[in-house]
Amino acid sequence: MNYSERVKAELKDRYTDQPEFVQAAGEVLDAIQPALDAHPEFEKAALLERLVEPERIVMFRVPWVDDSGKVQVNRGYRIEFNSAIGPYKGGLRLHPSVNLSILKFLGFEQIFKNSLTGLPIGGGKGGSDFDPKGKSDREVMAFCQSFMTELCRHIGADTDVPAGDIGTGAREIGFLFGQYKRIRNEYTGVLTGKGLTWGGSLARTEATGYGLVYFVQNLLESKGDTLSGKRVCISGAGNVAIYAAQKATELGATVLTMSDSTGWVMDPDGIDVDVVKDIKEVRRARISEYVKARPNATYTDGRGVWGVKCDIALPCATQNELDLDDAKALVANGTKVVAEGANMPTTRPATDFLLEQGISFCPGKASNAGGVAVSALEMSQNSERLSWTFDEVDGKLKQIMADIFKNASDAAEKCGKPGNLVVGANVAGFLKVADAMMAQGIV
Ligand code: NDP
Ligand code: 2IT
Repeated sequence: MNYSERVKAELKDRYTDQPEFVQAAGEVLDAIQPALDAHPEFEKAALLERLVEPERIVMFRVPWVDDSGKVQVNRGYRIEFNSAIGPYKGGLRLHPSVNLSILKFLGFEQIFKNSLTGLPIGGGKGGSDFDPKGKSDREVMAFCQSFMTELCRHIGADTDVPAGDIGTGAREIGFLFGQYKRIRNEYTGVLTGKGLTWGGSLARTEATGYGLVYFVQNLLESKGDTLSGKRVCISGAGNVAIYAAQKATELGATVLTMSDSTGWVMDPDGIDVDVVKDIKEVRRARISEYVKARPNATYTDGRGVWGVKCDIALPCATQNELDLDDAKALVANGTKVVAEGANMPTTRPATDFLLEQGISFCPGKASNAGGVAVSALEMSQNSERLSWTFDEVDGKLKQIMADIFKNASDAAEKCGKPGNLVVGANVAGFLKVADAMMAQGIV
């Protein structure tokens, strides 16, 4: 058994109750063996054994009062996974499925993603099993204030900087920031994704979806191709999905599908992003409403997006939403590119199948890194107490995505796996963190 296989087996034994974490860590460990072969000193320093254990996990209760006067209790978490190259950085997920396994998988992924951005940010993630869906604004505020009352002891602009993720958008970041400022009496960049009048960065809202499409653009350009005229299937209808659809459409592609947890829509004329924005960002309603505004479109309950014929598939909803059967359907329909907007949306058997079939597969830690990259640019702007223009931030985002594509492609080539962006992204992200950890001693 080589080094990565041994650490993977130990993790599998130790964390039998954390399948998503074991899956995410297993994928990284499998991919980085070429880098480990080149650096025998890593094993002597137990680098991987340290890398797979979070530096710190904070778990706490979150009591709040609902609109009927009943006391509710949720579980809150912050995983401070790795600070070798910068303060912990990563989103807060608010979804009933949240547990330690899911947040550890997300925190672990974040280490390598943040490293790939080239910016000085470590890896972290947090959240709660609170479900914002169907709650009043007052209930969401009560939850956020209670959550931040504990979280504020553990975070800070130079320590740990949370942001949005599933269920955490501009409204939630506002309530969280207000409570942090009230308790700590300091106005700092402790959260990113803030509103534009109170320290937010232009283009942060758009950054993950735009960055995903810029990444695909770089990939297509490397093959002498463009997005113009391409058919694109997108899953999800949240922050990442909406701005991926907007940018893909702007660059001449036709976006055929979007979805939420209840169903999916197919619009043969191309998704009208303004209609989706009104449903999701303004009315917080279901995607089924889409067909009322677009009579040529169809709505179907349940899953089904990956059965629609397309050139490019962009899974932008949640983990493990694209399985082996979906991957087979995509390949049978002639799909050439699968680029992850969500974190680990593709199951491991589906990923392996797509790579075997020669599909250009873009792992989320590379292709969805635009969001956290612009978060780091928000931190820079907060530190210098200045705001950059939209074009300045968007220009930097474009360059960062181009650099990530190039670094991942070059690393894949160096490992003897040209075109394999899973190997390339993991190796490139890992080596920078490993170098910093080696320099900083046994900590
Ligand atoms: P949002 O909450 O804005 O949107 C999430 C979308 O995915 C919604 O359409 C939601 O449907 C759907 N969804 C969520 N959970 C499930 C589920 N269990 N089953 C089916 N559908 C589901 O989140 P984001 O767009 O911000 O995040 C989407 C993905 O992108 C996540 O994996 C996140 O970690 C990742 N990501 C986000 C970044 C960001 O900057 N926001 C950056 C990088 C990655 P419904 O409303 O019905 O629940
Ligand atoms: O998964 C992610 O990269 C995010 N949810 C964004 C994190 C951030 O700090 O902006």
